[in-house]
Amino acid sequence: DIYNYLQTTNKAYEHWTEMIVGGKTYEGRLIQGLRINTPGDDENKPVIFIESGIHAREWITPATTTYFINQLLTSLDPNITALRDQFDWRIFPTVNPDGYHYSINYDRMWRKTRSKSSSTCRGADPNRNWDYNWLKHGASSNPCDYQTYGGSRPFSEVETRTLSQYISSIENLMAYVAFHSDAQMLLLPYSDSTEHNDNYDDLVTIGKTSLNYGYAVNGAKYKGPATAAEILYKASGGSMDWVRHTLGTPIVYTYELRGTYFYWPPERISEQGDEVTQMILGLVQEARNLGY
Ligand code: 0X9
Ligand code: ZN
Repeated sequence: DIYNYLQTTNKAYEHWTEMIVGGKTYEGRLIQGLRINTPGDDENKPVIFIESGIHAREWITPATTTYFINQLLTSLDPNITALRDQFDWRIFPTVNPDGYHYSINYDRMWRKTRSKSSSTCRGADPNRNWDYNWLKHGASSNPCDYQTYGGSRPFSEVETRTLSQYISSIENLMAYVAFHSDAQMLLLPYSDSTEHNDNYDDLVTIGKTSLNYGYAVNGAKYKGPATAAEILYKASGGSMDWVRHTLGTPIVYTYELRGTYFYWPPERISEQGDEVTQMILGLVQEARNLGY
């Protein structure tokens, strides 16, 4: 359904959009996304990358991301049309489609990929498998761990390996945003250390504005912005830390969206979606203010 939506949308807006492939999966699916890059004077716009659905059971994240795509393409609000036109968007609603399919059809709480991790167990946590400080904190080396098995080696999972290659190939990557649920927090790098990176103060300022914009929609309070190590737990091998450390991307965040045990009522997807749309708007406006 998600990929059908992307393809239908791409056909309807093909003067603005392009189907993109961020990588492939263990079961042979493609990691499909949509690029939104409206024609204009600026040939070389800064890129904003949106990663969502890396954890299979966090269903609100692909729902929110597809909602956000729809907002970017259909909203007549001048703030949103400007948001659309100023950037080259690379948006991936579900970067772990094997896991998502398994969670939908067989095991609601499935989180990992679906690779064969031992003779009896399946999957690695795709947010513990990236090649930076791999397995250092908050990850399991047991292939049967249901939650946080880091994989047999960094980038053992074809999803993280191929996606990392795609991300590396992007020139002019200004911001990388990952969506998770449901801790209701805004996290910034690094996830496995309480040390503050060199533009920490800017990331806090930008993050606060982002949360204020979101708060104005429904009055939902998110914790943060802060490092995961400070307000959640230490965890190494996540995409956010790898992007920040390896590529030096200036603006990197993980949004933990809302929900309870990964449940969020379908009739409230638009509420979460409007909140996130405003959060991204706030992020971009404050980043621009600060000269990014
Ligand atoms: O543990 C995670 O990967 C994320 N929390 S979740 O409950 N959605 O699983 C937090 C991600 C923070 N960033 C990294 N640990 N890299
Ligand atoms: Zn998650």
